[in-house]
Amino acid sequence: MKKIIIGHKNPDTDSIVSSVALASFCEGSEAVRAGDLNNETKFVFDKFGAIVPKLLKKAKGDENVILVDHNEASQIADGLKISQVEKIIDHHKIAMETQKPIFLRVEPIGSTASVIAKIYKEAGKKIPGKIAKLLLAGILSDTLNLASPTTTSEDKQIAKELNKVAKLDIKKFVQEMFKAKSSLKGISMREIIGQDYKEFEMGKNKVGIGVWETTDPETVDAKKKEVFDSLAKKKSDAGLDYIFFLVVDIIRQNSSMYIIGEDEKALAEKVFGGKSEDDILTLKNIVSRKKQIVPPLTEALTK
Ligand SMILES: [Mn+2]
Repeated sequence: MKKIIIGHKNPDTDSIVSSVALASFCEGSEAVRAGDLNNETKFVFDKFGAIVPKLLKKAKGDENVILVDHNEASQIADGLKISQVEKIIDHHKIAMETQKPIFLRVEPIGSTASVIAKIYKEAGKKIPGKIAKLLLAGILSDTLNLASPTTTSEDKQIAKELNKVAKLDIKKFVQEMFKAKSSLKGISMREIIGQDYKEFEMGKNKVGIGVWETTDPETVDAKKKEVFDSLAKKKSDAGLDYIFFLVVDIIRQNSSMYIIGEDEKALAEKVFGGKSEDDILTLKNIVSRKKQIVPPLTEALTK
């Protein structure tokens, strides 16, 4: 039977590099992806001349599946069933119920790429140069250059060790990568909310949260009317109880939360404090959906 390794829908750099690196570790497995690459991930694969995993177009339903960088049912590629999952390697909160025992490795660490690097190390297996570069990019992307509150001292140590093999000029590389991350090439304001979009079950509520990490938040702010329109459409199309969109300013380490309705406004102001202005709530020192946005919203909506 075929063994596939796959990251979440609307894949980001961490989820794609983790699938590739783990496939290189696990003989007889193939990395595939659940969606199109974003501009940052394209840049990374171009830069290192790495082969992009194939898009999983039609799952047969009999593959053995390893999930990387996600474990939430709503984030699994279409066509795959939870019963096919034999292993999960991740760094998000556990949100999945399985029908049978599976292998599970989840760590509170900055990236799934960090966990994969640990797997290589524990096995005493040498990391190939290209894989080291990809993993390092995954860590630097997910941790916003080791500055996000999700970053641990272990991530920093792993990044240092990986760079002994990867030999990147980190400062220069991060600059280029963040430029690619912020690039709106080929992305309309209608599509921007879906670039890094995830749905969550919070109590009885279905909540959609999109994130756009950028060095240039003004470019989005200038077109906020279109962003609000597309949020309203997404909310009704997906049958959501709440929808939020965060523009994360990577340089200043703040976020602007876009708020479309009275329900969202009341919830966001209660949970994060402050008053929204022109339907945008400024969140100081908040940059991480998984660590700073999802937990307090879940708590408020589960009570
Ligand atoms: Mn990740």
